[in-house]
Amino acid sequence: MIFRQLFDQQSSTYTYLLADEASREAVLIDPVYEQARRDAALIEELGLKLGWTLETHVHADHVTGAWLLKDRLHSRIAISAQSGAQGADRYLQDADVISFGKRSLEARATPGHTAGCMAYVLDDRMAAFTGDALLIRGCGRTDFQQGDARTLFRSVRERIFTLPGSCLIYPGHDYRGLAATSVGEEKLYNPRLGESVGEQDFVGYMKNLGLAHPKLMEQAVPANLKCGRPLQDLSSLKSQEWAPLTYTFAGIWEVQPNWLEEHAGEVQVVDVREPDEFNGPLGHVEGAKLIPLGALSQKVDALKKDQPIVVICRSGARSAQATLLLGKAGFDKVANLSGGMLRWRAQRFPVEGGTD
Ligand SMILES: N[C@@H](CCC(=O)N[C@@H](CS)C(=O)NCC(=O)O)C(=O)O
Ligand SMILES: [Fe+2]
Repeated sequence: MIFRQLFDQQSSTYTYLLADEASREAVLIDPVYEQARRDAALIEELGLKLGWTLETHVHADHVTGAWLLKDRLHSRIAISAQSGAQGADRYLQDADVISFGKRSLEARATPGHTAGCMAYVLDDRMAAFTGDALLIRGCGRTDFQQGDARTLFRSVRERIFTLPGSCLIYPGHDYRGLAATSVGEEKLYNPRLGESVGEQDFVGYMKNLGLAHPKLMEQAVPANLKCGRPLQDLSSLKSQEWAPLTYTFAGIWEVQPNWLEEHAGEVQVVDVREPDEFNGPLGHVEGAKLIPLGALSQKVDALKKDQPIVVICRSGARSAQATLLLGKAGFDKVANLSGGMLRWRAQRFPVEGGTD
């Protein structure tokens, strides 16, 4: 099976990609709105087909990326029927099964953090994705969204701790940088829900957490009740439409050599290699402006903000860094030439200077 744990730093949220190796069918648990482009890039780079996005619950601290991914990748949205969310393609009940190729997840209702929480248990019971019902040495709060400490206590004890001790637990968040735990480990060491803690102790503990409400709660909950469908027209978010660009998992906008060959006159071509390389055996693209990477920050004034920029280097690595640097300097139409001069030459596009 293909498995990736992805992290959103802003909300400390984990997103999980699972895919069946042979059929390439995938599911994504708890995508984050701001990371939808990243997630789509990874799914495309791995050659996967996203069948479902699954929500563990209606989140209070970030907006789901489910709708954006449906728009981009034609995936379908699944969330618990108890969640009260509108606009999903499937409303899950306890014990429902979500298949991806030969693999599957079982939905387990684990209410308590919210009324509609679902955990997803892998077919071989080697892993469970518990959302905010069970966190590493902790658990989700129970003070809003129909949260209830007694209900959460029973969900964890009866629906999660009944899994094999070796079953890995992948939580919805971690605020300390920890990645995963196991059923056995949490039974022993969870200070709130471990086997030595009674229900009454847990209720008292949860009553006195004293946490401020999540900063984004007012926006996040209504948006998640619509599965993350944005209010505004998406075209305002698509600033990079001047060329058929691809967005890589590394966070870089890229353009292919054949596009540049046809449109070189319409863009600013910036070559960030050193002068001896620019004038060396690989040659350079006609009309390219030479600004070595080390000098780029001081020389951005030589570039126009309203005309797109394509950045080039030998292999595409230094120029990728240059696109990020230009982005920070306020240029919003910037792309990397995929594969740099090496691919440009391998595909036999014309060069100025250089040797054969
Ligand atoms: N400071 C965070 C708080 C996030 C928060 O309250 N997270 C919920 C999950 S949606 C929780 O249960 N946290 C448990 C904890 O912080 O112990 C924010 O503003 O977003
Ligand atoms: Fe939550």
